[in-house]
Amino acid sequence: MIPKSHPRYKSLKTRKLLERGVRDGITSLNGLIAHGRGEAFDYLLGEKTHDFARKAIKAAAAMLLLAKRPVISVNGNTAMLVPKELVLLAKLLGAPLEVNLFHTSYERLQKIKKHLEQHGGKNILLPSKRCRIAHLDSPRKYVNPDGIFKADVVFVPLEDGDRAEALIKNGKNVITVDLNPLSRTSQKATVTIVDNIARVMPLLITAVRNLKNDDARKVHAISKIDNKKYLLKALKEITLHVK
Ligand code: PTJ
Repeated sequence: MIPKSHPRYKSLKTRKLLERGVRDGITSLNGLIAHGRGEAFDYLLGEKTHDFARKAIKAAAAMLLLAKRPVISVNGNTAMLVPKELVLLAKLLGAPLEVNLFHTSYERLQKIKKHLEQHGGKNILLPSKRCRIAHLDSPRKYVNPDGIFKADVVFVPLEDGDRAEALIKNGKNVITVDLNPLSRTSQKATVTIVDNIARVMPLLITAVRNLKNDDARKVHAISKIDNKKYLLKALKEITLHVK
């Protein structure tokens, strides 16, 4: 039991959540390593949402709303960290949730699907061995024919670089959430939100709600997308913490 007075209460609770994810067969062991890397960057960013992330969130909301076939990709970390929020975002956008794993297995795919359903998710898509995207050799090349395969915009938080690049080469716009502004995913994505997924999801949901019925603001937000600028600002923020 972690005492609420502990200065790192939130962070320790999150670690416990992912520990449970591993025990329940949802998060991969590699997911813990990925989380540790994320935590280090979050620490350097002062564990708060910066202006560059808010701008990227607005752009991401507009892009998802203007997409013809948006899809939300879920892995073993995001399934544990933000299941309710992913389900709500999917509902607001009328977009499917598709489980797509790096360290994949039939059991993990099924467990994550069930976990999302327990949080209200409906018609969760899984990859099919008969459908693949080009330019990728890892198991993540397998996708659902009615989901990522046909998508024009894919939301892929906490992604590995290879797939982000492959999705772009397959003609899709890619929105990611990654605390590391130097990761290949961050560099390759169309829009990178450099912030913690736990802070991003509620803000993204609010942005989608705010922009939903305002076409002019959606188009304006898209016209302002400058991913390189978001990343440079994030890097600058990190170096500001070095005294
Ligand atoms: O469940 P699977 O098998 O699909 O595997 C998922 C992971 C995340 C393990 C897999 O995609 C992977 O290995 O990813 P990477 O290449 O380690 O990249 C994950 C990125 O997410 C890193 O750049 C981390 O800094 C970042 N990250 C980790 N935790 C968070 C985060 N970004 C935002 N919020 C976080 N909480």
